[in-house]
Amino acid sequence: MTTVTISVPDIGGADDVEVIEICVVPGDRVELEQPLIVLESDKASMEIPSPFAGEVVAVLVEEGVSLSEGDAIITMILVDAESTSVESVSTDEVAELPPEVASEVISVPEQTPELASDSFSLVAEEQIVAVPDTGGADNVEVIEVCVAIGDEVEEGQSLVVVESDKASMEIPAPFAGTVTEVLLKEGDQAEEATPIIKMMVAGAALVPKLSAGAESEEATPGAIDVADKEEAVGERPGILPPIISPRSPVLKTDEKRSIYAGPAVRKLARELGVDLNRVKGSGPKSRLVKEDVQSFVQKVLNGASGGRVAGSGIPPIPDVDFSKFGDVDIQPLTKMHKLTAANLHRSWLNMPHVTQFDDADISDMEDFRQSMKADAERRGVKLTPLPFLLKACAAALLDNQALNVSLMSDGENIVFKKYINIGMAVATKAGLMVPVIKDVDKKNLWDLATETADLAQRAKDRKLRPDEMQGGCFTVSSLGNIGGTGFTPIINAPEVAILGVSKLMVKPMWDGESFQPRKMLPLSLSYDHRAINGADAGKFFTELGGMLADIRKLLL
Ligand code: CAO
Repeated sequence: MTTVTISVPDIGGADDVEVIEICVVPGDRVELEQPLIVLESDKASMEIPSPFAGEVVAVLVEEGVSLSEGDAIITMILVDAESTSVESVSTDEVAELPPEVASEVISVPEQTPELASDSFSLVAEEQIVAVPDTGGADNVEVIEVCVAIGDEVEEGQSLVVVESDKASMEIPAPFAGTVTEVLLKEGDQAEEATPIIKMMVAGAALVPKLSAGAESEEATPGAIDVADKEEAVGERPGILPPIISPRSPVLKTDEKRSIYAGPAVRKLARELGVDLNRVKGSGPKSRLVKEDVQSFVQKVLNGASGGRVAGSGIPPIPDVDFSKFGDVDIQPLTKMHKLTAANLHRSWLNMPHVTQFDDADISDMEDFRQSMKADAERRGVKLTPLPFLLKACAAALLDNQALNVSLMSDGENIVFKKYINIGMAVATKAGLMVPVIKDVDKKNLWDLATETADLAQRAKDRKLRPDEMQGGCFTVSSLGNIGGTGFTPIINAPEVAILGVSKLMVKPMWDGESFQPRKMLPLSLSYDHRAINGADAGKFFTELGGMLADIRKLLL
């Protein structure tokens, strides 16, 4: 009889991960790979599968406790390899194990490679590759499936291309293997941890060799003897299923949980007090998605009121049959268009916007910019007014910390940022995108010209990564190349201010003695009046105009 204590395996470095479900009770007979408990970090929920077949003697944890790698979970008796019978012992018996039996108790993650090589084999195993962290995007749409059943894929090869409200991104294979099933198709909605494909991965799982007599290869076809694969074990210390990384969640096959939901859905359910057992899943394989939880809540509320939920109380704009008045063509909104609309609306409803206007005299700046055109050509960059604007905004933000803030949603705190990252609105065919230029204050005009051109082009080609659209402190929205004398830009929450730039105009300006033709750049600054008071905004705006009027000040 061998009694083992199963501990939490390597869970991608996550500490204090909460137990949200216990899947077994003492006396349960469990199969190899059968889920024992479910843990949930802030990034993913993960099942801890049994590395052995056997009988559960004691469950050493309870729901709600936090665990880290190496913490004991379950005590179990291994199935006798010869007879496949199980000898039962009580929890008390385990506690009172005599020394000679106690020496048989092993903590799985603490095995050395040597012990593993004697006792375990690496086997090929089918695994599900799931959507990784998508940079906070809740729902992404599959716009391309790059693999088919039977394909041999390399680690890093694209599996699918998904599109969020901000970008399209390729999801690479986290390891090499053979595709056995494709679980998503074009047009499907996905979120973090949604399964993409199943693939057979060589050497993915470590299983115990059943007995000296029984060859592991016979017991588990495709097994690779660990003794011959010390390197593989060395590369993946503590190798035990599940293989989950926060950036590439991998779910095991043979899902046996009654609740099939990702961490974001579970979190939402907890926040709303919804029992997920009562919610029907509409995702692939009845997976629960956020919309299921939301519509469950809506139905409950409707049940109480007997009608449509009024929501925010804003009266909806009624639908009109436009075809009564002439020919029409109804087109579906793109996903990006819908999400951009929702974000802008949310920002506009939540933030009391104030917009202030001014013209900056950029005559000297323009003279300088024109004088640098040949130099710019030699460097292969285009020097537009935008890099100057970014540089001036960075300098004004450094001087006016009151604008480099975000309000926390608790309404209690304000975050002062010690870095200057500035987003720039880019109009693309798919919709508005805002790539972020990091550390603008530390970059020179040539760097900024190169980076803005690159980001704008990749935004238009839909090649931006999610991290390239995050972390902004402030946004510049330039319609200067398009036209208009001024506009009221909507703040890109959770930022608190945005600069609108309109088309440069030559205007007659009074110099005290006569009117002079000056190149005037119309600027508009929208700010969140909850976070910024008018005096601070005015000071920032005046300084900004002053720097653009005399760019030598940017050197100070
Ligand atoms: N006034 C007059 N001309 C201007 C100008 C201004 N304010 N700003 C730029 N220009 C000129 C440039 O100098 C360039 O001319 P030259 O080649 O003669 O120098 C020309 O307009 C084209 O510039 P550009 O658009 O290629 O480059 P940019 O750096 O000015 O702007 C980008 C880049 C990405 C911001 C811009 O292409 C863009 O997408 N703007 C739209 C942003 C938007 O949609 N905002 C609204 C958001 S809210 O709905």
